[in-house]
Amino acid sequence: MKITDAKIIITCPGRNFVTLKINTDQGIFGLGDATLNGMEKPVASFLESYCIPVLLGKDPRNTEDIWHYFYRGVYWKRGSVAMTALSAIDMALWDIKGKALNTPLYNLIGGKSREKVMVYAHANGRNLDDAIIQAGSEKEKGFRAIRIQSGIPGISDAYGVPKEEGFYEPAHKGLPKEEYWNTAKYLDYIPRLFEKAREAFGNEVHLLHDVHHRCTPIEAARLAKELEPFHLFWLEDPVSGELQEGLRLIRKHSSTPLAIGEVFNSVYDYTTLITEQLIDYVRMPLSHGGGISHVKKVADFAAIYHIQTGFHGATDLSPVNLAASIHINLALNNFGIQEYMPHQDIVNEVFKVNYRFENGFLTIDDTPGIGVDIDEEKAARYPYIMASLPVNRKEDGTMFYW
Ligand code: KDG
Ligand code: MG
Repeated sequence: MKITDAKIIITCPGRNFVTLKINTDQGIFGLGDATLNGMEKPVASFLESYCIPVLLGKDPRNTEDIWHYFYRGVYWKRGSVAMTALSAIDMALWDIKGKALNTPLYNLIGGKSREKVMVYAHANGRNLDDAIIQAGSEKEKGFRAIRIQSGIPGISDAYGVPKEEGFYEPAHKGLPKEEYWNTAKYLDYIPRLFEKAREAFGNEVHLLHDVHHRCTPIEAARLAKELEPFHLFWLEDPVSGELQEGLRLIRKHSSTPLAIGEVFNSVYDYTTLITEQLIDYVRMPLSHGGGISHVKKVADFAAIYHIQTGFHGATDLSPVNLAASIHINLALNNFGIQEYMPHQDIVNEVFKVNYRFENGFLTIDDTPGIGVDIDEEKAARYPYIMASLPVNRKEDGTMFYW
């Protein structure tokens, strides 16, 4: 079997998605998600100008060798743009492998360890009371786990919390918007939010919260400690993960479970975190973390240290990534939870999906490969619109972390 050609499909049904389509001499094609929010064009350009010409003529079944070609083989390795491109290649090759062998992806990576995948919803409130209302409405939809975020009095833009009702979309049209942040106000507010949430919902639902890397290790330790009585399922990205050792400080002070990794792109971002058991959940997604070949290895490595998975699954990752994530979640023994924000209906006009939400869980059918298709004619009706994630400053203007 040989790769004969490949192309990039960029579409914007409400938001931008980049899809890699790899064709073979046997009429089988594979799809991979190459979307990197706000940096869609650099990934597409890297795929077009370097990766696709290199792929032509290769046997698509050699997923392991092709992965290492683009990781070990290249001189300039890693980074979000290159790893998103490699993720899309790997995903598309596994899609081809499944189709060629006439079996769904989960059968190629261990078969089913479960029939359905527990997911968590998003509740974003303008303030504490609104956040509780939003969480209640997610609970009504059947979700058993809910991530709660809230606007903070005195902070004009709380990242990811829309000012109006509507879809979660942290990217804004055009160049990056500058947002301002005050950690002291945030740290005072959040424990009250979760106190209220437990009053409202008892222990019936799992509660999660995302710090979006906004704390120093000692601030995060205080937050994790103050949240202990409310038994969170996890506290996500409490600090920037660049300094893995920073997590030791949080761990020393609190038993609140920790999840990290949505901006990671290699196992080498995780080695200290995993081997020292400094976290409880790995979040690096298939579409940014090297695809199925690499994320499966990270998950297996984590399993040895009693660490589970909770893969990133915001709406800026395409339905191809979500479907592939469901496959790996079905297969892994150490699956924990999957993030799930439903895509807008218009997205599901372009992508034909094979998964279904019911009662707090996602299931997927047994279509060979990943099982998602793209309608290229419909995709072409929604041309790319530039959008960027915001940058973050402290109130005095100092540039601050993601
Ligand atoms: O593009 C950025 C989003 O994917 C991110 O804001 C979502 O933090 C996020 C999450 O946990 O889903
Ligand atoms: Mg996050």
